[in-house]
Amino acid sequence: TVRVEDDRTGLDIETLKRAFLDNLFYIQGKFPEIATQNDYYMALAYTVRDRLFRRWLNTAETYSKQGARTVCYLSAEFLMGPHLGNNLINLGIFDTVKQAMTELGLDLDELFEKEEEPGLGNGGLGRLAACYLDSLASLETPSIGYGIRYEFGIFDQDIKDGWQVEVTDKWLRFGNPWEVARPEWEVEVKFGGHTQAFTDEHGNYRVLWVPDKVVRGVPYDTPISGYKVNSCNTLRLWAAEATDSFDFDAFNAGDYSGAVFKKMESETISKVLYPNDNMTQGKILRLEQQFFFVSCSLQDMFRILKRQNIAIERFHEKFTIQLNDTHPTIAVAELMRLLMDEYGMEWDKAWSIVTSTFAYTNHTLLPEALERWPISLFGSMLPRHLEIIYEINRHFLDDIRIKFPDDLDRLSRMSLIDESGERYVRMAHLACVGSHAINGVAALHTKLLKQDVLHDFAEMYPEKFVNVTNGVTPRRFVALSNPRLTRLITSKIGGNWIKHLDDLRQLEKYVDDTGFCSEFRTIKHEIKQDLSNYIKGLYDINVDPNSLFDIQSKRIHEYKRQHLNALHIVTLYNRIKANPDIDITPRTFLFGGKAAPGYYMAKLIIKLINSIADVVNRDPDVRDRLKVLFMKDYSVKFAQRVYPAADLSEQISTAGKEASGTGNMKFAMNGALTIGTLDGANVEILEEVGAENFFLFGLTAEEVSQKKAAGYNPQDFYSTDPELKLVIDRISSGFFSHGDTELFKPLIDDLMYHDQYLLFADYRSYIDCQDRVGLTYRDQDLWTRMTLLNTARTGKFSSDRSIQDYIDNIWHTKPVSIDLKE
Ligand code: 26W
Repeated sequence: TVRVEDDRTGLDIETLKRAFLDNLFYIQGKFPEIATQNDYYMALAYTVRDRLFRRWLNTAETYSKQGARTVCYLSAEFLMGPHLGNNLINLGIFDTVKQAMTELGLDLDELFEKEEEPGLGNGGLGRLAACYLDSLASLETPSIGYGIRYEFGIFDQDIKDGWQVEVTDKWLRFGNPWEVARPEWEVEVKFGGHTQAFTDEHGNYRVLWVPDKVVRGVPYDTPISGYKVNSCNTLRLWAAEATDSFDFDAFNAGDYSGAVFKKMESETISKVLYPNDNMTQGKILRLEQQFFFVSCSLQDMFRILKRQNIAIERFHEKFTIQLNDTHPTIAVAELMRLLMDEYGMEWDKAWSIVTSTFAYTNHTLLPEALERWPISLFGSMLPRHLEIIYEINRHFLDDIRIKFPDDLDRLSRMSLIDESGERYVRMAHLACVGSHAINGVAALHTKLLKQDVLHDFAEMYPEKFVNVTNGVTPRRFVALSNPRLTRLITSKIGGNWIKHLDDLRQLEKYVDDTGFCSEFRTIKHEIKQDLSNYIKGLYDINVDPNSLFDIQSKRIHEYKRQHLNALHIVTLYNRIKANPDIDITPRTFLFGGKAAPGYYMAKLIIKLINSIADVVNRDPDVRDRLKVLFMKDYSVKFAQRVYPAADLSEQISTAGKEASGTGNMKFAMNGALTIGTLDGANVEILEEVGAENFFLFGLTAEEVSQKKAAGYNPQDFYSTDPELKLVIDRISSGFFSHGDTELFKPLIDDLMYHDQYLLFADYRSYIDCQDRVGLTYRDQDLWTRMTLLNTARTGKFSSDRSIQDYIDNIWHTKPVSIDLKE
């Protein structure tokens, strides 16, 4: 039976308006006359959510009936960004809803502004997970995203006196219309205590884990719509709550406040996202978070198996689990424990299921990001898991001995336990041993993984290694964020490209079409004008949309070299000071990104950029030819304004350090040119767009290692490049710090005496390349041609392609199409 569309499902303007007013009345409890913008936003969010429910429930039911093979994407972070606009795009009702709102006297863009985005991630890794959920649903792939429902996501960033100040992110303050709590599917997670061996009724050796703490995990589900398909998957995030039994003991003992305190303590597990990107801290709470969401998710999978009547022995046929970096890697031991201790399976069988189930994605080569847990900490929190890891290690070391006899060094290098000093569990090693596939996130990154960080593992298990180059969703990052460009492209080649991004190649035939190129350029100018207006409103700074918009937005990190960009700004400034009439291309330098709160150098880089901005922006000699702005509180919402407005995308990491980068792809798709090193996915972007449409500079990864091996001395560059010397001396002299010569000393000294990330070695090449950028920009026809070719040739970087790679090479799932019948 096909139902007639009703007020909860209808997609025509009149129905949408009626449904919206109905939700305003019955959910927000407001008449239009007294409703706030937030009430309107909420009413619209519920109206859109209503339209997802039929899709969502039918999807779940279809998967369940078919027992479909399912991807479980385990990630400590999901940086989803605002849901409303994305769902409008995916449902194909953006224009209708905009019209409906207009007819009610409302502005859809203002309502978008009201959405508090769930900032449940730090940067690249979390945003990648979000793009992958979009593509999984769009490719009709059964999948569940599992993670943590942090009560506080990534902090809000304020800037005071040029310094970063962190403010707590109370994202749930006004309620979250996109989630549905499912308390009926809660699970219990054990911590601490000890283990007891015993013999069961069949005479088998078994182990009982007696915990000293039990915490409840409550799932909150968010629908994940696919683009123009009926599939609607689930993001399931776990919130920690105290168990009743847990309170009960203390309560009986008359210790009411003690009971309440313990309750609060349990709930801290999902309180806050750790704001470190690429840096481990070894905090107990962090390991608790990891185990908490992993155990909840695996127990949830067992519940699903049971409901679908699938035998435990077929776990790996029903589920394929992707580990998003090592953060969820404790899952390898937890699945072993569940299979053996809870379901009585013997070791070999359990191990074969485990290794058939897991696959591991590595996202970084930085040594300080590799997770290791001190044995003592690990053993007291997860005593049973430590036993299991020792046993996995025993089998593993035996395998190494067979393959590489008499190689003691290799054994200690590869062991799951680091015994070089204090003993640690090495999570990346556990992930490699427990998975059947290991992937890097760009071709160069995978190559370097095999060569360096995981070299021993690549020798041991060459068949496990694969590359899957990252991608980004063109729905959010082109169709939603850049409606003007979307309309122009669609008017020429139709709308299929939003699903099949390779179709953008058809734009190549317009490179010599002056009409099209001028439209392409006009659009960029209009978007830059919009951003200028927005910036004027926020910062009261005038930014000229005719200037070259040179943008670097990403987490602040020394390896990403925001300070190299700063050195370029000072170089241009010095040239102006030396010759005020010099002919230079006017530029606007925009920065965005957060620094980890405990990362002093990163925070000092923010201060440096703001200090340079203060001087450059007000110096009359500059005559507005240079503008520098650090845009505070960079977020997905803000990123969506930034990518479309960029002329130049700064991707200037030290070669070999940036695993992939994904912002680089978003900029290029929106017609920005890249200035970049041969690092991460830059290599592949250059390959796709052509070297003539890319500004390449700097040492290669190989040259970087060679330079370091040969004993790199940054002062060689300081003393031989007068322009570099002038820049450094100017900063050291206190010129940008009201005469204070101490302020930037730590940064300058680090560059002069260490310069781990080779800024000085790359300086000249960068500056010369920037000079070419400036000159090229003056030839607007050439520039437009280059940008058009960037957009046309970035089809490879759709996350649809990435997900298809995972499906073909790792997951081996089949699409399941959903129909909308009741
Ligand atoms: C445990 C501390 C910690 C926290 C986060 C260590 C490592 C991380 C992430 C893996 C850091 C991260 O986000 N890496 C980025 O992942 C992106 C998606 O693959 C890549 O595009 C970026 O190059 C990489 O820096």
